Amino acid sequence: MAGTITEKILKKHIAEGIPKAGEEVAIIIDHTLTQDATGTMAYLQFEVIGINRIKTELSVSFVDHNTLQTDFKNPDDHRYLQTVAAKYGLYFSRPGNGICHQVFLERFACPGKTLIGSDSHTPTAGGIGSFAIGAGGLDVAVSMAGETFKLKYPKVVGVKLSGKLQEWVSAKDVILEVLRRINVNGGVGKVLEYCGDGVKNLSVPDRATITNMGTETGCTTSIFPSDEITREFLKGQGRENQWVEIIPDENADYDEIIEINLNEVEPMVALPHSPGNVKKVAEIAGLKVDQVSIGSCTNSSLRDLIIVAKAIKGKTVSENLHMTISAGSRQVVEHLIESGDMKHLVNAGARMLENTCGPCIGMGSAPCSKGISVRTFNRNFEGRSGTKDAKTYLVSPETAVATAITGVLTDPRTLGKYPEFEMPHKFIVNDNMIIKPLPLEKAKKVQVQFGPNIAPLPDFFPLEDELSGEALIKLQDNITTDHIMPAGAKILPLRSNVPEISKHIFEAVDSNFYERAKEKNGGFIVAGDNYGQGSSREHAALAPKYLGVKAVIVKSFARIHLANLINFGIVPLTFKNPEDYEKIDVGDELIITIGDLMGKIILKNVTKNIEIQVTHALSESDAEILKMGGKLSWIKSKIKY
Ligand code: MIC
Ligand code: SF4
Repeated sequence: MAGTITEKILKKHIAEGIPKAGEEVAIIIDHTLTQDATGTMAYLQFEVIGINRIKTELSVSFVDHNTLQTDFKNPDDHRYLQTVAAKYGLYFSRPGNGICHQVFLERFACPGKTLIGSDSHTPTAGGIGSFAIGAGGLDVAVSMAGETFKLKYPKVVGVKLSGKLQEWVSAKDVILEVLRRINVNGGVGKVLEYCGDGVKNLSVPDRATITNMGTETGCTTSIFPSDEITREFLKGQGRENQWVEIIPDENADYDEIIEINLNEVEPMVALPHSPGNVKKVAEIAGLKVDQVSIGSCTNSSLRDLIIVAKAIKGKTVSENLHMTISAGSRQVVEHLIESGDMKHLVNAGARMLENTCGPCIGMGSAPCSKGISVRTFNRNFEGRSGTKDAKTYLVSPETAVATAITGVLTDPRTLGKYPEFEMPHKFIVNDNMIIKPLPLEKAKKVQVQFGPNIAPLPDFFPLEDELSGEALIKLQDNITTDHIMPAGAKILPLRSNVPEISKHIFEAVDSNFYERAKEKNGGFIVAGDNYGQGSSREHAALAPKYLGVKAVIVKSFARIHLANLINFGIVPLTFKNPEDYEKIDVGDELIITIGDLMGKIILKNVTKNIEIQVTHALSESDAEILKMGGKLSWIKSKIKY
């Protein structure tokens, strides 16, 4: 059978299981990454596992999310992360060095390696040919302890690219086109593998924009071949020795094919409040805009900011709006300074922010009330910007800069002559903000430093055979983890404090949930399709667990959230007949007999006196983990110290 890239990489990493779509396989993890908002929890869990050094080839801890330091909490967490990295043998990318995915791509990612990261956009490294998967922090902790990572062997979709992008059209428009076609759940259970002649016309950062935002399709990951273009990129980063060629066999056997002719792609935009709500910019051009934000792990590479700088050179940001720019890394900033492009951005009146996630996660720069924000980011969920009634539109850097100049949503092709620019062949490499792992003897002496906001992990107990309680909440389709556990400047600093962060659960959709869950001593969550899409934050499972939620009953789950529920001992059930969703109302008393989870599961709606058929897709090891009360108890019972 002719091999895809996915097959080739997984074949070398499978430790257990059969490589057949839908079957569970355990893969060896070479690299891991964490960021600060999920990292604190991941390392608290790693410390509970109790080994004295990471067992992966390479693990990197980044600080890029919680950088607004309005009090002691975030800086205390940064100090905790730095001391943990020193103690356990990790690289530490200091605050100010850049966004985890951009820096990882520049300085660490290698073709052919497996990577898991406690951030849903970890597939950014797929742009260089790494098999990179987003996961919950506990899964990353377990991988650092040397355990394999389990996943359902994916179907492989060949996204066949032909032709070349037109001027003013870029990689973001390609991924928006993919989202227009397959929407926010079209990638579930699949890898989007890019192939075809058009691939050679995309640079590594272009490819990384596409694999980054592939996450929004719900896919397991996205990946590009590792070819001569990859080699050139690695050479430019002084890492040519890490290049290996990974290309699909001719006539590789894809489960599905999506064909995209790059010549025909137009500037695209995702409308509020879903990255899958895509139209052509030309269809809604003229919309009055209050804010333009350029950056995020999707569009903050040197190429993206050079095009913005060249397009805005000599002009001023429209009076209608304000414009923020966050570069992806210090390397990008150093180049912008050296080439003089930084001057054009500053001259034009752009507000230059830190090289962090910033506005993407509501860490400052929220739009005004009912504001229209045009962003080069990857998510436009309701309230995510920090302003509940703001509306976010997702676009390419070209469309964003055109909009910043005119003050209304603008098709960049109307700007006229496309700026000329050349990318450097050698990047400015300066790793002085990356602290290297300490040798074991020195590491042993490091004292991990905790701030007062870091709370110990709650205890998790084995599951009983029968679960009972009330349906506490009933939700629609496509509920995101931002709905379940909001982010933003006020709540993010509580990521290392489960009791405190739990007070904010479902805040945006049901302001009484916390009190109700407390009063009822836990219960059940009921929802529609694609429950838990978006961020990998395990707090969206940890907080419900802490409040006594025993099971979540939905029409279907998003991948990472499903894994997080299992990891924290919440039973993830699906309706056998989706229409039975109508048979449970908030306040109904439910009894669910789960037994050992491998037999028939009976859900009794006591209030309505009916039985509802529910099922799950749990493997035997998932069931074992759940019955033990979660993955932490399971790993502790398994590891040989
Ligand atoms: C996001 O983009 O939503 C985040 C913030 O990067 C999350 C991680 C988190 O919630 O900390 C993600 O994408 O996984
Ligand atoms: Fe940061 Fe936004 Fe990327 Fe998440 S999507 S890692 S918040 S830049």
